Amino acid sequence: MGKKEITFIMIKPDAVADGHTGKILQRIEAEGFKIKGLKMLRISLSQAQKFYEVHKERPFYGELTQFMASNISVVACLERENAVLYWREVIGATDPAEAKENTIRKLYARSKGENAVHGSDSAENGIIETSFFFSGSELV
Ligand code: 3AN
Repeated sequence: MGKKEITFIMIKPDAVADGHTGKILQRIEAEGFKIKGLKMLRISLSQAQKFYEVHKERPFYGELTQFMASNISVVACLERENAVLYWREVIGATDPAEAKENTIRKLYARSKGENAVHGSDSAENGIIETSFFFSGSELV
């Protein structure tokens, strides 16, 4: 049995615009995550650039940051045993064409760039990314 950890997730502008927010939140609860923080917002371009700074040199950085700032997103902090890896299993591969059946990206993503959801890639980044969007008093 793994230990409890937190991960940071986003429901990206494509999935919010396509009307999948409620289904994804329902899936989060069905998979046994506790929602510790939740908000809906339009991410600014400068926030998106800072959040995805590790990808600055990648060819898709401009496209990615503009997409993330293009419309409303939902951001959340989730807690569960092995939250980081478990969430990545639930969302599936970056490219929905490669994602397994019934994963969130297989079900709802438009493309590799507009891929419905984000998930932290490590427990350390789960904490860093959560604090990027939430203050302590916004987390239960
Ligand atoms: P993941 O979100 O599965 O951890 P990363 O960290 O490799 O994937 O990429 C971060 C984000 O950058 C992805 N969620 C996706 O939106 C975007 N992205 C990654 N690869 C591409 C690509 N080849 N073309 C367009 N966007 C991409």
